[in-house]
Amino acid sequence: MRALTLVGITILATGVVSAGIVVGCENQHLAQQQAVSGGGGSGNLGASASIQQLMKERGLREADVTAALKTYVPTGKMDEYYLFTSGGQSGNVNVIGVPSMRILKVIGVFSPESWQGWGYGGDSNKIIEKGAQGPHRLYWADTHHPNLSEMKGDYDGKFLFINDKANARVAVVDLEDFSTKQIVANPLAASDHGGTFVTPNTEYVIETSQYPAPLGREYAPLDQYKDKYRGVVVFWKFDRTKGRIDPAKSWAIELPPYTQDLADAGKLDSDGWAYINSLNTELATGGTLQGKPPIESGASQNDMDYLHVINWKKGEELVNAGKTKTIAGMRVLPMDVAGAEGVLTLVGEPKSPHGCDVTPDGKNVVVGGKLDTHVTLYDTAKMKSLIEQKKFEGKDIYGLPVMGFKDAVTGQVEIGLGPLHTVFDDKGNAYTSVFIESVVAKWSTKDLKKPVEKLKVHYNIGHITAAEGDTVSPDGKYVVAMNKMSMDRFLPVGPLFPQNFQLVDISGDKMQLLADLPIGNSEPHYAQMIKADKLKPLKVYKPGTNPYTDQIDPNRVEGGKERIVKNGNKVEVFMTAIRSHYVPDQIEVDEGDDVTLHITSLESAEDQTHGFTIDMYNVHVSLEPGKHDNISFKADVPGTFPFYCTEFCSALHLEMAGYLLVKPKQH
Ligand code: CUK
Ligand code: CUA
Repeated sequence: MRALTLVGITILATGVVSAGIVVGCENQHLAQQQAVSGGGGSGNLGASASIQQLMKERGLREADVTAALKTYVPTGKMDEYYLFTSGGQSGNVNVIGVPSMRILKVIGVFSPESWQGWGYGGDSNKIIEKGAQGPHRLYWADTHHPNLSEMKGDYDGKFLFINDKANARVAVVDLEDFSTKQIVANPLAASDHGGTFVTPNTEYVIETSQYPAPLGREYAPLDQYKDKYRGVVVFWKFDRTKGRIDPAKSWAIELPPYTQDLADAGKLDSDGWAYINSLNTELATGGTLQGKPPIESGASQNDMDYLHVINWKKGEELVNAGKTKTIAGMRVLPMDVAGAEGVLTLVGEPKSPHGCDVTPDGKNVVVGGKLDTHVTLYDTAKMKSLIEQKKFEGKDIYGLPVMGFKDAVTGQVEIGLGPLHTVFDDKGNAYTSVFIESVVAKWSTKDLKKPVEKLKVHYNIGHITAAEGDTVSPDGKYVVAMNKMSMDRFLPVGPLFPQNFQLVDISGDKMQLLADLPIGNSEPHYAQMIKADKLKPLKVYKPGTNPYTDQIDPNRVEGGKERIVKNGNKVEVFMTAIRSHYVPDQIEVDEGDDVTLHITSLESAEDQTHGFTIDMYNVHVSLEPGKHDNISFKADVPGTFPFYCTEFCSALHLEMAGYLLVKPKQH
């Protein structure tokens, strides 16, 4: 009987998973019925016969069936991990459950996200507006590297940080309510890339510039590139109790104008250090219209670029001792001071490096090479002692000390064509994404031999992420290949293809590809995967909470205290929302009035969300239970404007509405 039950489960799960992927959910019931009748009816023979039949009908191999079983999470059961991925050009963050690869949420970060009312007239606008660069309000971002907060080098499930490469900004997301709390604009850099990366106790969130420019974006002609253009690394001080970055306590180190790329913070033995790779040590600036080589070829002349090795603890001491100059309001440790004091030291790295990943034990930094077939491992302890003993091979053109390549490395591993990023498991294995070859290469950090296995992925893998992979204690189990291209993988949707995430089981001796998830809203770069039970998200807000300030809002409205207060041309409406009405539901103002609606949701039950929008005024907020929001607008168009609840909250949801009347001025 037991065997029979097992077989029954197998059929059931296979049917359901395959139905979910291709056929759609009506067939799920059919598959279940078949499974039940197969298992219960004609016994073992009948059951396996119907599996075989199903596999044959759907063209499934045995590996497909086990993959389906490994990823299927029945309704009501939870995933084991959260995957937080950058939303690339969408400017937001995607949250995905692993192993089911179900999309759980899109978190509005830099870009307005209308479902959450993020950036549509409520207090969330104030957070987005803080991310302005110069006079320009920014409504999009190119997000690359999400990083979870850590304690003692382990994800603690409290916060998520993410950078905007296009506009050099960093955002803080609170994982209590999965909502963005802060955006800080880098005043020095004109773009960023090596970030966000946290130090092991989240003392700092690191953000490194990408394309060099004069610090503070001053004008300087390109023929002054060598003298005036610079890179920079910012150490954003994170205040854990406030849950915010403190810009006043943040500082930066001036870097040479080598195009700094990726970065990582040291851990355990290498705590206190940070590593940044770079490209274009040739200082190429292009000039294609004048017949000069484009940056891509100009930047690929030298055999070596420079890994930047940074002693940030020492840097912090020098900053506190006032060795800085202030640029665009931020304390900056000058490059020559940093070089002379052992805060900034260089070491060669092979051609067009990409990827910069510290091993879980903190003993090595792994750097890939887009135009090299190796990954190089740098020994963090050796580099530390070379710097302490000032044993250098020479200097770069800016006088910065350069360590000998051979003195600094542990070794190299011949990986294949275009190794990029590397992640780790719990058994001393590393998994490197190999872009040109479209494979995940598994190799051992213990013997540094050739990869023991290569798994085909589809296609052109960029980043790769592993379960708890950037911590001091990775889990193994899963990696996700984040592939740039997906031609022939999914139903066609026109010339703009989705990206393709592929979940890989790494728990056995051989890697097994489990599932594909097309990402149809962005090109994610990096992602991090955290054990689900580390997060303790809120279910409802404390009554009157404004999530954008994390305070009980001073304008919170209690039931029975609703009112409209008119003062000259200022109108304040103190409003409540509860199933299924607003109080008040009739608001009359005069044309030209400045109107503020203070709305509190009086709901306290889970998942009882209301929304609020007014015709034509481009206003939309989401009102989760207990939440308070403040909406301000000028009633500049006279007329009659219904407002209503945008979330199907109850049987009388359609009746949850009211009117804004804007009385025309007497002319
Ligand atoms: S980068 Cu996109 S694949 Cu921004 Cu981390 Cu390498
Ligand atoms: Cu409230 Cu619909």
